[in-house]
Amino acid sequence: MSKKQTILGNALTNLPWEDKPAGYPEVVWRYSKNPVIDINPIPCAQGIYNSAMVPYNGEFVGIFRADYKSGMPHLHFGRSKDGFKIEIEHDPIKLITDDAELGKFYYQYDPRVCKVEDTYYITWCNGYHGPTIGIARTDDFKKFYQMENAFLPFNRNGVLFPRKVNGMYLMLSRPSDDGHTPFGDIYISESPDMIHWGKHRFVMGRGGQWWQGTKIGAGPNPIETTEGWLLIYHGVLNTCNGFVYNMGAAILDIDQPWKVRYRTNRYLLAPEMPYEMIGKVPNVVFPCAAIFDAPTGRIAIYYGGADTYTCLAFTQVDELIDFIKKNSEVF
Ligand code: BMA
Repeated sequence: MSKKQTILGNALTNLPWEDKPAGYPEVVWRYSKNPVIDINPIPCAQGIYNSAMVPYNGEFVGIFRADYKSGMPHLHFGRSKDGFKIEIEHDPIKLITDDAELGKFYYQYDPRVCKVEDTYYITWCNGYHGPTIGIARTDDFKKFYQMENAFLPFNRNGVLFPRKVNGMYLMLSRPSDDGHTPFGDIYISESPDMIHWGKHRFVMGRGGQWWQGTKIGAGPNPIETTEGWLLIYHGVLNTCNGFVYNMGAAILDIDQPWKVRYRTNRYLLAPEMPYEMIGKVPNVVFPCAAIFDAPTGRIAIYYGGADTYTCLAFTQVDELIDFIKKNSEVF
C-alpha cells in the first residue's frame, strides 16, 4: 500500500461532487449530468467553455470565456450557489485601467482565476498584437483592475501558483505562434510584483507519447500536495484529421517547480462523450480550473468540451497521485 497523499489547503464542504460510478476503471470520472453550461447559454454567446470557477463567500464565482456570435471571445462573470448550476452575466467584464495602451486588447480567452494571499488574480490569453498573457486583480469580483500583460506575444495558458515560492510569484506559460499553435512547451517565470516577469525556465515539453506529442499547456492552477505541486494539463495529439486535446497530470517539485518529478505517460481523460467530440471544435477536453476539499482529497475539475460546453469531472487526490507515479515518465 502506498502512503496516502493529501492536499495542503482549505476545507470546502460544499465542493460540487459525485462519487465514482461503481467499477469505473479510470482515475478521473465525468459528472453524470454534463455539460454544466450548454450551447447558446446567453444571448450574445454561442458557447461558454475553457473557464474557471473558485469558491467565494460560501458559494462559487467564475470568469468565463464567452464566444460571441461574431466569433470573438470575451470574459464574462458568473456565479453559482452549488458549483453545478451557473448563471452568467449577459455583459462582458469591464476591466479598469487608466492606461489607454493596456485597454487596447482585441480578444480575451481561456481565463484562470487564482487566489494568492488575499487577492484574486485572473490570467487569460489577451489579444495584444497577437496572443499574450493578460492579468487582472480583484478583491470583490465587482471591480476588476487590469495589470500589465505578463509577456510578449505570442503566449498562452498563463497559470499562476496559489502562493509565492521562495518569495516570488510564479506563473507557468506556453510560448508559441500567432496561429493555431502548432507547437508548445511549458515554461515557468517568476515575479516580485505580478508586473515584471523573468528568470524564465523550461518545465516540460511536448513529445514522447502521441497524446501529448504536439503541444502541452498548463490547465488549472497547481494544487499543493504532500508529494509536490499537482499540475493538471492538456496534451495534444495531431491526427490526419486535426488536433485532439487530452488531459494529463504531473507532479512538480515543491520548492523548485521547474523540476518535474512525475508526469503521466497516458492521458487521464480524452474526448469520448458527444459534448467533447462534437461541437465548434471537435475532440477537445480543456481543463482550466480545479477546486478541492483538502481534508477529503476530493477535486472537481472544470473543463471545456469541444470549444462549446463547460463540463465537470472529478478525481481523488491520493488515487490520482498513485496513478501519476505508476504511469510516469520524465523526459
Ligand atoms: C487552443 C485554444 C483553446 C482551444 C483549443 C482547441 O489553441 O484556442 O482555447 O480550446 O485551441 O480549439
